[in-house]
Amino acid sequence: MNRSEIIPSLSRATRLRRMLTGPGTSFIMEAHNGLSARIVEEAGFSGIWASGLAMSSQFGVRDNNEASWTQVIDLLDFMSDASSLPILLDGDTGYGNFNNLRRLVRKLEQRGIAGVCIEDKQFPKTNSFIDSERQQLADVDEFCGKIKAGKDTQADPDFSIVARVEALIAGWGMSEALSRAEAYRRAGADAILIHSKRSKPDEILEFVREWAGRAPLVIVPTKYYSTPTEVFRRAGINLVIWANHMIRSAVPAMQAAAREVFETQTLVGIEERIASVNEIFRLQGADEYSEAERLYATPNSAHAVVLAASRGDNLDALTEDRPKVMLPVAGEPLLLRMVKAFRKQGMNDITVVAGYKAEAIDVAGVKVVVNPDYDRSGELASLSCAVDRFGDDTVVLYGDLLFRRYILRDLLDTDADLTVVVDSTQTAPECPCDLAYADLPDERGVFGRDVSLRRVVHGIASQPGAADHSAAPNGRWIGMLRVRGEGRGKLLAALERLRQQPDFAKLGMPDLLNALIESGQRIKVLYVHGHWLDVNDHPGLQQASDFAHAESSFGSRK
Ligand code: SPV
Ligand code: MG
Repeated sequence: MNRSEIIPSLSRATRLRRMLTGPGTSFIMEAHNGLSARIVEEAGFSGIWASGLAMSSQFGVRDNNEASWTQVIDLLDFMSDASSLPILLDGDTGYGNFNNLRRLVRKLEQRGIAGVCIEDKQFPKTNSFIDSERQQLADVDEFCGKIKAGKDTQADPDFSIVARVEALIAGWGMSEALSRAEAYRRAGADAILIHSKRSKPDEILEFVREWAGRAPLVIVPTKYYSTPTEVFRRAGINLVIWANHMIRSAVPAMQAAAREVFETQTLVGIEERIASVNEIFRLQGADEYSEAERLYATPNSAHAVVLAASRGDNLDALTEDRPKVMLPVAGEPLLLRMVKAFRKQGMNDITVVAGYKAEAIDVAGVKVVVNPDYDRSGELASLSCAVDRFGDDTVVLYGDLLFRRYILRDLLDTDADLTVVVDSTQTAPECPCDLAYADLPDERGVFGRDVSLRRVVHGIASQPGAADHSAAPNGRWIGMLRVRGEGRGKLLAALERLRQQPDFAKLGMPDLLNALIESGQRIKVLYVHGHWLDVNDHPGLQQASDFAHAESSFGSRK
C-alpha cells in the first residue's frame, strides 16, 4: 500500500490502523529525527518507524534504554512536527511496568503519535541482535496486563498497540512464540510483531502459517533482507518495517566526508557530493518561514520586486558567470546595495526576478523567482513571474539602479496608488532611455506639486522620430514604480490585458505604464534631480563605483 492509497485527511492513528488492518502489505521506514522523518515522507512512504536502535544511536548512546523515555518523547515531538506521516514508536518494553505504559500512551497521543510497539522483554532491554540467547523475556501475564493497561488508557480508539514477540529471538521456540502471540491478542493487542534473527524467513513464514490470520502481523526483515518482498506480500504480512536504514545510510556518508576533509584539509573534494545548504533550508521549510514572515512579521511594510533577468548586453566579459545585478560596485554586488537600501526602509520582503545565470544570485534573504524565457522575453514577462509576490504596497524597480536612499524614502512617503520617479535633469540623454512626459514640468521652486505622468517613451529625446515630439520630455523615468492600495489591482488588470497581445514577449515596463494611463489610471510623478544612475556599460560601472564611494562617505548622514 503506498501513500496515495491512504487518505491523508484521516488522523495519523487511523492511517496506521488502516495499514495494519487494510488489504495488502504496507511498508514503513525508520526515521530518527525531524530531518530523517521529512526525508522518509518525501520518498513516498506512508508511515514511520521510530526505531529505538536508530534514535539511541543518533543520541550516541546504546540501545539499552540509556536514553530516557522523556528524551525519546522529545525527539518524537520533532519528528511529528517535521512530517505528517503516522509514526509507530518502537517503545521497547514500555519503559517500566503497566503504569509506565499508561503514562507513555497518554504522552504519545498528546504528541500525535499513531501507535506504540512494545516487546516482551525486561527493562532495561538490549537490542534483539546482541546476545539474543541471553535475552530475558517478560512474564506473559505481566506483559498482558501492560497491553490491557495501554488499551484502557488510549483516548483515540484508533491508536494502535503492537505486541512484539521475542520468543524466536531468545531461542524459546515456535510454540512459545505462538502461545505468547495468542495471549497478547486476547489481551487486546491490535497487531503482533513477530521478530527473527535468521537470514532466511523460514521461521517467520512458519509462524504466519500457524497464526492463520488471527490478528494483523508485522515483521522486521533486517536479517532476512534478501527475501524478495513478494514473499511477504504472498504470505499476507500486513506491515513490513525497514527498521534502521536511514541511520545506517547516513553513517558511511558522514564517515567518508569527515575522513576526506580531515585528510585533505579542503572542502573541495566533497562539496558537490553533499547536500547543498539550500537543500537543507528546503528540508527545514525555510520557504514557509518567509511566507509567514510576509504575513505576520512585516505586514505593513512595502514589498520590493526587482527585475534582474537580463545579462547586461554591454558588459560581456564581466557577465560571463553572473547577471548584471551581481556585478560588484565598490566591492559589493549591485543587488546587495539595493537590498541594504530596502532594509533601511524596513522593506524585508524582496523578490528578485532572475533569468540569465539565476543560480549566481546569492544575496541572503531575497526570494528569487526565475523567468525561464528571459532570453526571449522582456520586462513584462519577468514582472508576470512575480505577480503573486505583490503586497498591498510594492516597489517595482530595475536591478541595475543605484540611488541615494532619500529617493526610495520619498517614494514611500507618497500617497497615490501608482507613483513613478522621474529625473528632471535628464531630458536629453545620448543613449536610449525611458523619456517621461508629464502634465507639468519640474518646478523646483514649487515643492510637492501634484504632477501626473502622460506617457513614457523609450528612445533618445534629441533624435528625430525616436520620441514624442509634441513637446520635450519632462525627464527620465528612472525605473522605479510604487504600486499601492487599489493600484495593485489596476496594474495586474493592465498586465493581464497586455498579456493577450501577440507581442507581449517584447513589451517593457513603459508599455505597462502607458496602458495604465490609456485606461484612465492616474500615475503620480515624483520628481528628483539626479542622485541616481543605472549601470549599462563599462563607463557606467565606473561611475557607479564613484557614486557608491561618494554615497558611503555621506552614508552616516542619510
Ligand atoms: C529497532 O529498530 O530498534 C528495533 C528493530 O527494535 S531491531 O533492531 O531489528 O530489533
Ligand atoms: Mg528496538
